[in-house]
Amino acid sequence: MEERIQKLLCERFGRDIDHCTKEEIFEVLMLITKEETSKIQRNFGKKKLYYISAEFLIGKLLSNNLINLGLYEEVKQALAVHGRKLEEMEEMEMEPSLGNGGLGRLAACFLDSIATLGLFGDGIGLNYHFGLFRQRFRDHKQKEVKNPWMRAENWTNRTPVSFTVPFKDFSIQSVMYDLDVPGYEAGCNRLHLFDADTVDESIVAGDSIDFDKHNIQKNLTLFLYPDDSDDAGRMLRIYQQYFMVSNAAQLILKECVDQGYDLHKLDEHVVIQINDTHPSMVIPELIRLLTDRGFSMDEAIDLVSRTCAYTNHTILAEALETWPTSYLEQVVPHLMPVIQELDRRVRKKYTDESTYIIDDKNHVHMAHMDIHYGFSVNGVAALHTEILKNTELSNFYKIYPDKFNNKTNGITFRRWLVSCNRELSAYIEKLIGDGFKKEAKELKKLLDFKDDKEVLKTLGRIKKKKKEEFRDYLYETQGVLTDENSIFDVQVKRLHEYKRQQMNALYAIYKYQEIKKGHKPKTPITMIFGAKAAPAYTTAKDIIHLILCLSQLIEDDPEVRPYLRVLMIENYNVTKASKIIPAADVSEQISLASKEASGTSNMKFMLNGAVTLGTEDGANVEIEELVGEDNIYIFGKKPQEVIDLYADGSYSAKDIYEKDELIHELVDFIIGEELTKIGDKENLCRLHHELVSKDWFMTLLDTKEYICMKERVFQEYENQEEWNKKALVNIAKSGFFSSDRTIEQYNRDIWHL
Ligand code: GL7
Repeated sequence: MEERIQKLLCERFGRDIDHCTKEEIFEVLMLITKEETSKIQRNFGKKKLYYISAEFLIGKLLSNNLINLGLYEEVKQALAVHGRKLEEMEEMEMEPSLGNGGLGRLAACFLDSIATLGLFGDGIGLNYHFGLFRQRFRDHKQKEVKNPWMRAENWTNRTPVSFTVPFKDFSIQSVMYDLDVPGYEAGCNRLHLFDADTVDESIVAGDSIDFDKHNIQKNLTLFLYPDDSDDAGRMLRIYQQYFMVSNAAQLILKECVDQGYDLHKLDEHVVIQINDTHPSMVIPELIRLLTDRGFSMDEAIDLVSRTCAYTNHTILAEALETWPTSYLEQVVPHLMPVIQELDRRVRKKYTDESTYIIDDKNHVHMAHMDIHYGFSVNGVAALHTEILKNTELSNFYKIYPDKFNNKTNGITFRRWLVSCNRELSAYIEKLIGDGFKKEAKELKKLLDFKDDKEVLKTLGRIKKKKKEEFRDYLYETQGVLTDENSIFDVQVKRLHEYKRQQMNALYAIYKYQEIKKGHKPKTPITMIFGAKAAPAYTTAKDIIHLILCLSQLIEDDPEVRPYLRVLMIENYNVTKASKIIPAADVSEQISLASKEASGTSNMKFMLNGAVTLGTEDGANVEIEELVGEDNIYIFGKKPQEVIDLYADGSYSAKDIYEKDELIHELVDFIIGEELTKIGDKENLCRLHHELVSKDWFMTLLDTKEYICMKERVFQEYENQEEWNKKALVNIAKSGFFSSDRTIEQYNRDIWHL
């Protein structure tokens, strides 16, 4: 390996390893990894899965691909001979910016597991040049800047595959870029990312995320989720979605024809997983393409319905996409006759208007199309699927009880343990062997060491080491110094009111005031946040402002600072997740019960020995079933209570605010002198008003119980042996959340590859 690295460095840069920069070495390692991947046997079969998704949050690839190829140690040693560290080269890699949150990261974990299980399946998405914005903090506020992550030398390869994608007034020629996805000690699949040569990065002004929304040829694949607060922005999203699925549909038919398959048996050779509603137009597009090839409408609809399966990732109404027919007419008029035909057939068969595809306001409901014309509908955690069946999609469940099924999310342990926490992984291997990397349930064997004091101590030492590493990382990247001897209490996820970062901020206010009164915690507490807010989501941005102001207030206060810190990680992404999750003691999963479909960071924290403080929501419910109530902290109103509160409209934040002295005080602190002299009064008042008069996600409902439970968590942390035992049980029981298990279930129940 050493020779090979040297040879390539000399060829490309004319220097040997001792004289090359980290960037140069990284580039050569990437090339070697790509070459090794290209040698692996491709997965193959007579039926193929196409996983279509607007997001693939794949994260950095070097170390993960080396691990999957079994080359990590070899490369590490080859570099070590020259006193160079693989970790330093990893830092040179740019994180691809192709996703937003859990939904995109899930798609990436799935690709890893599909390849690892030897299943024949590729991903299809878009090659966003600037992806999701990069977050900067200025004046205690979020500022969005563009995120140019692509380099001349990339993980992706340009292919000769190209399709013509027709829009109303013009068409765009696509280019397909491919990224190899090697499984763990197994075969290989691909992620196909479509792009267009006409796209022009120079139309984005400077560092900003502003560009001409009307120039589709030039802007089509610049950004993931471009601002949709105006018509042009919404239209651009339709252009993007159609571009993605038209390419997908054309690729699928081409691959079938190339294989010599009979398209009349499409469903025997192809299964399409529609990841949320962004790819839903693949249904009418495939029907259109088949009828163009002479298929009758009846047969085309029947075939496509037996080929497509839909995953629902949220019950938030705002996220269940609907598009006005007038928009679709302007972008893809050729799809409208098909969509109208699909709607006509639904109307003919069913009387329940709430299930129609086109409603009386002429909006097309993408999820309705998926449910009527797909053969499977799945939720992403047990509770979520039950809510879909009984509440959110109950009218559909009545019609199609057999289509509904649950597939509880999972994560790949190769990235979220083996790669991001090599120390813990190595120690587990020492205790129970390395079988857990392929058979995650083997982690259960750790329970044998539950009462082994040495083992518990070692777990504590590893956690401490990861905290030190995070301390150094945060200092290098943000100039903030943390105390590794404090409790790391972590909430990292997209910023949204339903996730209730604002409730966590109210706790910070509570604790600040307690310390001011002289009630100091035994062990200092470091509250760590990481979150991006959608650029047009005002309340979310105001919450970030509150957190950053609190952070400043405490930093400036020598009385409080030794006992409490509030830190916010700038530009939270996969790379930063892989540093903070192994260092966490407490995992904050405090969404309003019934609103978080699953959550997946909860699984990553558990796997790394953090203990969950959470509500009865999403996959928290399944975590609790596995670890038992002694090893998790659950608080707050139950899902059904919350659903009932929404149904009868009886929740009133104002009532709580007016009647409860403590809550009143905490909420008013937001507009008090301490914070308004640091922050922006307008933003803080707006947030205060939002909390007191609306509080749509019922923050104040659970705040007191949350504070009590969190106090208990910190108290129990003091008994380190007991705490480490909880950590051990969490790790041991996390095997269920391997995405290998999830994918096995998708394949067994839906894909049948
Ligand atoms: C999400 C859910 O909010 C999250 O709970 C879930 O874990 C994830 C993957 O299934 O999907 N839905 C969604 O729209 N985003 C999510 O992360 C962005």
